[in-house]
Amino acid sequence: MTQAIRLYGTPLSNYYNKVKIALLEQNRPFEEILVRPTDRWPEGSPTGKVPYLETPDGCLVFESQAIIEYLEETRGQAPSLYPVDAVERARCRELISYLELYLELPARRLYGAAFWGGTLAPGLAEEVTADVARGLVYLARRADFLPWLCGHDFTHADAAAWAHFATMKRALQFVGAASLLQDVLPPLADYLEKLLNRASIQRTQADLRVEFRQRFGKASPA
Ligand SMILES: N[C@@H](CCC(=O)N[C@@H](CS)C(=O)NCC(=O)O)C(=O)O
Repeated sequence: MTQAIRLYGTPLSNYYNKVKIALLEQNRPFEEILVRPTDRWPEGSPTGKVPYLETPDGCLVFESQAIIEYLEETRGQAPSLYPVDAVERARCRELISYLELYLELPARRLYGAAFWGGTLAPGLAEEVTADVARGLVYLARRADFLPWLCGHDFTHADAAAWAHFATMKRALQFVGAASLLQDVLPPLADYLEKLLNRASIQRTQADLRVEFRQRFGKASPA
């Protein structure tokens, strides 16, 4: 008998949560294996980062977007989280790139100080908020909030958006820029509220809060 898909990582990781939301939305059975990033190879991933996924045959897939593509290719009767139209599918992937390259990666420079007790280098908050503001403009040019980022149906772009914005919001709060997201992109406030109505996101947020409390002994701010 083949085993269930195994997802390795931690509910504190936004990239892990992007994949977990996709698995939940597709209603795929999966097992979660709690591992923290490690630079011991081959114990973890080639980059030391999470998430990674073990297929039912015991093969490993690394990098969240590669995992998403694997899930799509092996979905069988499960629903696709990409639009039907090829150009829209391309736009969906494009939006994920904007979220990750121009929003999450710049914001990540704050995470050491915001989440792990590091020091905030002088000028870093200003640099990051300027970069994130620019990234929001790129996203605004191509997302349509109808009500989802890429049309009328929930897609992988929305799974990535919740995972990344939830983490970014906490980091921006830490540097006193809590309102940046909705100041630059006003539809974001309602959109993020709407995302919270989905069972996949409610479960992912609840698991994040449980892990946060276990790890840090206090309630998560998001
Ligand atoms: N490009 C990677 C990014 C994954 C990533 O940055 N994971 C973070 C957790 S959210 C991590 O493992 N960080 C530990 C490290 O950088 O050593 C992906 O899409 O999977």
